[in-house]
Amino acid sequence: MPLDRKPAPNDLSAFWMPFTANRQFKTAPRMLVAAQDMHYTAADGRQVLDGTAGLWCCNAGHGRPRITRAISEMAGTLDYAPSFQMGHPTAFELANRLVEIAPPEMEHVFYTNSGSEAVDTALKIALAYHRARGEGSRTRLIGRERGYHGVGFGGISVGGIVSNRRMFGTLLAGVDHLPHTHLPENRMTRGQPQHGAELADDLERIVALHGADTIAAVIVEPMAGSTGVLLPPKGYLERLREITRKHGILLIFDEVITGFGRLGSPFAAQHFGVVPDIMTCAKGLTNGVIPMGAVLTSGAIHDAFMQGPEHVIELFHGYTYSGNPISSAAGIATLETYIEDGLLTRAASLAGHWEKALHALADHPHVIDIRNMGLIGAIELAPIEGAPGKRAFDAFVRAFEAGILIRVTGDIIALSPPLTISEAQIDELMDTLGQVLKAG
Ligand code: PXG
Repeated sequence: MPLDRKPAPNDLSAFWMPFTANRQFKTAPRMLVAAQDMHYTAADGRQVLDGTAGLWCCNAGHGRPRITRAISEMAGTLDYAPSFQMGHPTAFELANRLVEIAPPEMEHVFYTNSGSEAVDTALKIALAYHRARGEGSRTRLIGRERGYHGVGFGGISVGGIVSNRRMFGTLLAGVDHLPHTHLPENRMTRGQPQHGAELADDLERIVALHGADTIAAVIVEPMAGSTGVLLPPKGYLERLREITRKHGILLIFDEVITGFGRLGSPFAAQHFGVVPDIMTCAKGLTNGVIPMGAVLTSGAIHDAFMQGPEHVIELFHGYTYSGNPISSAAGIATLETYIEDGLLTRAASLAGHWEKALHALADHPHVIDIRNMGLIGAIELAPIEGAPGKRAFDAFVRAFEAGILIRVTGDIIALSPPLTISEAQIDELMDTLGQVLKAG
């Protein structure tokens, strides 16, 4: 196209949208043009209540002045600085603050730009850790069915969502999967389900099959978000921790969704009282405002790399934007906002009201299950015969028209509002959703 010919701004064809039915979207686009506190503004000027914190990331709500100010100030002070063999103070400060709110065993922070990169980084650290300790035979990685760990090759290999895997070749070799924890007998449970701790014992079967000395790490979401809010049964994570420890296998918690207060504690590790060896996070790390992810590791893992001549790079891994100044400044401002507003624990005090309002939808048409924990909720609908996913997708479109933003995955509606939501807004969200479900 000649330079003097600008494309029409309303031409939607060039942007190949991620995880989107592009052709369908572009015939009836749903555009957001602004956001403040608990609301988006749609292109037609309507206010839309954010029931999902964007994509599980805007935990402090939208347009928080401290965060936007930190970004603009840093852009004017130090727009970019490399983190390879150079440093800048803000990245170190954020790492210290992250370690402060994490379980005490987590002592070090490796920066990435997203959850997917955090997952691939965590897997690489696990492999290299064993090798650095002279246990290079530990190369297998264990994920879980219905797990979501982003879209890098490592993440989709340990992930357990068939549509995210089947188009992309053979993936990583030497990966095995635990069964998911979603059992029909746990239907309509409030909070952590009773049945299924023994599903963790499947790890013993995998160990017996391959030999513990071939297994590097197990990665799980403490609570599986993307595949529809699958909660860990009581005792399950404890058991997984016990078995991994017994066999010298590292346990990685993917806390990209559960990090930063979603369950009522800073991280799920604290909520469940189970501490992994490595944790990933992203999303809420910067309130979703600017891309950033991180991997937190125990001192033992980090220290295993700190050997050999001091001038040699210990880990051949990193990104151009690892710990970049603007994201780091946003991260610090975000943590300050969370702490000032008590958001890292606010979900705990709202959880009771949330649970009650959510479960009040149990007798609505086509509802077959409701699950909740912290400020997360899921409503599973009976699929329309021959058209899986359609019932929930139609509800999503109707909900947007009715002024609430929800997320759907298959026929499951997932809710995860900003942690700033009021009780009245919880009621508004559930009342509107109730009307939407009744209309279906
Ligand atoms: N791990 C987990 C547990 C996640 O939930 C990622 C890794 C990947 O993060 P990035 O930043 O690379 O996208 C995620 C992302 C949804 C939804 O609607 C969930 C995610 C992303 C987009 C949509 O459930 N989770």
